[in-house]
Amino acid sequence: MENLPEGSLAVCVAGQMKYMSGQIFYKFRQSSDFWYLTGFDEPDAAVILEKRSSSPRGYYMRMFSVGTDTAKEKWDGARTCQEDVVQFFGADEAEPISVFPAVLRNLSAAASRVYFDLPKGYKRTRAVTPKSFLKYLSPSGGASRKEYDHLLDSLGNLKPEPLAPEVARLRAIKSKYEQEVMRQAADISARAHNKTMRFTEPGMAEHAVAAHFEYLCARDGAQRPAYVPVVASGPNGLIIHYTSNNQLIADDEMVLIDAGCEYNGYASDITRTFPANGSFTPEQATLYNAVLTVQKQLVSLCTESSGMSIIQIHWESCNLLRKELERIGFRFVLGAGTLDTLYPHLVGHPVGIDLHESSHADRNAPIKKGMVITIEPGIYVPPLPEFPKAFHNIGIRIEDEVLVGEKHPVVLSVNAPKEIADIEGSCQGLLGLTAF
Ligand SMILES: [Mn+2]
Repeated sequence: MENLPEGSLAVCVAGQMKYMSGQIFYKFRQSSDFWYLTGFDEPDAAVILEKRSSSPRGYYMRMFSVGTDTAKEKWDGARTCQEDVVQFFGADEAEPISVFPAVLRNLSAAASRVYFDLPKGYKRTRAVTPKSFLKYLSPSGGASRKEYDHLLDSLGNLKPEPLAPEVARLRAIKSKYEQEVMRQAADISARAHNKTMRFTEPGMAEHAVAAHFEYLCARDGAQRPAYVPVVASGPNGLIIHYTSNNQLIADDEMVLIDAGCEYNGYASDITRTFPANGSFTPEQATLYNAVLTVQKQLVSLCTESSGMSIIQIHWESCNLLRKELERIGFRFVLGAGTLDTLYPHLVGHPVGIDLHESSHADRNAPIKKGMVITIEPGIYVPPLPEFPKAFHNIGIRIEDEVLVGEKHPVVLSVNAPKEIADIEGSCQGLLGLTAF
């Protein structure tokens, strides 16, 4: 609110229930910006922040929610009463969601600006359309356009300005409390990676391995996976977003697992690649070490004092990978194998409440202390004659979450093994590691 002009309103609405089919709903997940601004985990809620320098905090915070309703609670469970919204969520005032449009109308009449995000691709429509049908055509997949039309009507002559870029600037730098939660999320996922290495055996189905990972995270308190896990054995590892997870794992293959949980509103994002039978072949070890060497060098660049942007770190990842690959027998002569074929994605992205907190982030801006970014170089060798045959059909990615420091990076996913000896140790159950 300090950054917004006097007389500004910031308006943010909660996420909505989403439906799988008919009345069968998905588990509710709060919308990311609303979660960041309020920490309130119920649907059908809204917040209005009013810049008012006469208020003790410099702004006035009104929250709107369903509140308690004995009949409704019998079906949906307890809801936070308005007094508790004030006591626990820091609102100056809490009111029922039913008065939200009227309050917004009153405040808008006196406001100079309003910051509010409409669903992507939203256009005001006054046509009377069947609500249920429109719902499925709406790009947001949830709110019908009519509801947002009502909201826009409440703003009177004020044209909403986007709130998301303002919030994104704040979300980019993680507070000490956020860093703690992100470390907890990463710890749960790292532990699950470690134990899943022990669990995996040749002959198992990829989906069984995925289920085991998700089970471990859920058991440790994670509310949901942060994304659909990738459990890719052998050549499937060459497919970046392989999520079918429906093949059997063969004895001599590598298994690439890109998976992470969401814990208390924060995502984690870790990739590990390990041998299905617990021991690297010499070829697998050679390629793995090439990627690992680069990955560790890149992690060391994740400091504010390096002055580097994500894009610059990416170019560095290309240089380092090319050098490492040439050392182990790849040739990058003009027109033959290009690095783009072997490494088709970016080195990393910011992570936080959203898995990819990149939509408003400038990837060309220098990274700053308190940011959390992933470092995830990978090499995926298709069976083409220009690449050494020994490495054909091997896909390796090593991904850590790194908290950018002033002079030192902190690897949040440090508990997921990545050295060859540690991975083999986990796979083989050394030091008493169990699969459960
Ligand atoms: Mn990632």
